[in-house]
Amino acid sequence: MEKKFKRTLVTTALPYANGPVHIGHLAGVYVPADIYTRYLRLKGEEVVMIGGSDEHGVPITIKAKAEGITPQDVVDRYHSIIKKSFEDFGISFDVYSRTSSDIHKKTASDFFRKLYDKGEFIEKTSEQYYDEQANQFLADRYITGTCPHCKNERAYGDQCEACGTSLNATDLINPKSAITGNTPVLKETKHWYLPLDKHEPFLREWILENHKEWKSNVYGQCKSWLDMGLQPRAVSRDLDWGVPVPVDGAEGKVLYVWFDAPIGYISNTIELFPDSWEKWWKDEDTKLVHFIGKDNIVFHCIVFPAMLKADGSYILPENVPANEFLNLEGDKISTSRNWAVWLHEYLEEFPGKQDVLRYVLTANAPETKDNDFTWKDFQARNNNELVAILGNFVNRAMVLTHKYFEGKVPACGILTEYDEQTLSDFANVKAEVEHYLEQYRFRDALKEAMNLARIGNKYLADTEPWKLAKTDMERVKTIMNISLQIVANLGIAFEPFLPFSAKTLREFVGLNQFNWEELGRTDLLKEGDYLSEPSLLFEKIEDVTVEAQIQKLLDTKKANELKAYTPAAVKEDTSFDDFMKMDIRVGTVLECAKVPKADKLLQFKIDDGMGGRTIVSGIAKFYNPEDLVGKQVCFIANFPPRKLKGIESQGMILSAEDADGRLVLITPSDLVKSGCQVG
Ligand code: B3M
Ligand code: ZN
Repeated sequence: MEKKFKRTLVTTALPYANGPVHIGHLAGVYVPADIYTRYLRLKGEEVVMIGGSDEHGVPITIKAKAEGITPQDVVDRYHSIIKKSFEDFGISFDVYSRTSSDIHKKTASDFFRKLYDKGEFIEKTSEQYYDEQANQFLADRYITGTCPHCKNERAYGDQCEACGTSLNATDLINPKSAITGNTPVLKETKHWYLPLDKHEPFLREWILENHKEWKSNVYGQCKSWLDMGLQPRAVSRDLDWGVPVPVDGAEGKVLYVWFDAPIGYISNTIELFPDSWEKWWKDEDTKLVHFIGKDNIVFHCIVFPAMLKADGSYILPENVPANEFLNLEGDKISTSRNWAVWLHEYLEEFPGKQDVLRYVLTANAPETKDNDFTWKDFQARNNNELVAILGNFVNRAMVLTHKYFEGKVPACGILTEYDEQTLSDFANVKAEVEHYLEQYRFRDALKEAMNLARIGNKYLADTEPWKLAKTDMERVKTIMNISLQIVANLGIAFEPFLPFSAKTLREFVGLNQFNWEELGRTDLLKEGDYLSEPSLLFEKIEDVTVEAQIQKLLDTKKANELKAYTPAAVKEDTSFDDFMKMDIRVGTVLECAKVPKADKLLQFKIDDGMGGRTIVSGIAKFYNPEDLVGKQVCFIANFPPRKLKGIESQGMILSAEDADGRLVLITPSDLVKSGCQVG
């Protein structure tokens, strides 16, 4: 028997405030959570959606150090960018706060202290790397060295990114501190551990027996963690950024970011409801649902529940509908490689098109497996679905009503069998959408909502009111009445998914009062109700627009390759005298042509200021000969002539070889006289 709850507490993973948010965040967590919350609100249920930025942890301190600013500066910057992106996309948080807030520091500190006082932690001393010059313990990410597996010299203390192996800092060969470059020493340090092993029997039963209904990707990951056996986990770190460990003798130690971050959900609820927050967290009638990405499953299904259980006064999550990952054009989204579609950039380039992205990300959500976002798919879904089905139907219904009935809803006459059939198909959609939403299957729910528009589109295409207008105006009235009722219904059905367009739709037909239960009704609009002037809900996205986006990604890829490029080793020493023996000059290209039967060679006629010369060069793959005429190039003037494909070449033209093997001509940055020397 499914339990009936009185209220729902929706939490969304707190994004790290060390970068802006991208489409992967939206698709994995925030759009599904927003759809779910909007749906419950529309049903009149008691629901809140909690969000906020995760502002602690080592990556933020590393970024601050790299930029020469404080961690607080870093999180201030990104917290506001992230918060604004969410607002712009209509993610309807009831509160969006941050873990550097005072309320959070107190809540997290008190939470730790209660567990500490109850004896829920174990204390352990271990040896960790310490930088004696910087006077601090080094987080794993602050130690680099040689990977024992693949010998990559730039492996981190927690992972080698070259071979993907996860490491312990003590595995590294020749470890170095990333702060000073010195070799760190091992030093004893004390930390507090949450004995997950002690909670394992409870967790096994709670998840594996009582929550078999969880999504299979979530359940499966939990099962494999539990089957491997749980170990005590350190909940403190030696770091100067975070919530101080509230225990005597813990100077220089803070709570581990994954200990304080989920408590952020509680802190932010306290910020929202200072007096009544406890009913949201401590009443069995509250349904707690965590929306997260798959990399956060263990923390939300195992670690945080163990913390809540150890406290003893909290409820546990009822469900954790974690999504898999969204890739971008076939590659993993990556902040450091700038391989992402950033939300703030999208809005600059596609102003007003929030719903298009919400639609595409939901229709293609990585619910059960990783999925790929491609700009071609984005364009196709916009043009073939939003424009051709939803927008087209609404527009026809509006335009025809303006044409025949001066923009007023006509009366509904006698229904034909076909009308009855359409209305009953249409009424069934509500139950389908609900069924899927309640199972966190947002793709399927959206598909069903789209079916409403399909039904409308088909109805207009089949009944052809524009033909009947000449002979049977009574019939046209009924058809348009039914069509407009469908439009009004779309304004309700799409509210959770496409809130901006749903609002426009309701404004079209003047539907001010509405709730979910009315979905499927055919008397939402009354005879004589006025419609607004029709305008387009969605517009076609042209090829050039998506091609520009694809080009932008190709440029990123190119920039990344160049960044990853390691230049060839410097050649052995030479002398100034040897250099001076070279006669390098600037010449101007007078003529340039392909050498027949040689796909690499171009033949140049160069003005060298001394009567001209011919040079053959192997750059034909990279340049059109016509484009080079008039250009200035550098060449070596004192090489003995040699024959190439029967042509005497009197020198050598200089070029640079790029990371990808492309040859690029060296030209002076300003025009100079032909024949002048380089040196
Ligand atoms: N900040 C990791 C992430 O953004 C982490 C989530 C915290 S949820 C309490 O993926
Ligand atoms: Zn390695």
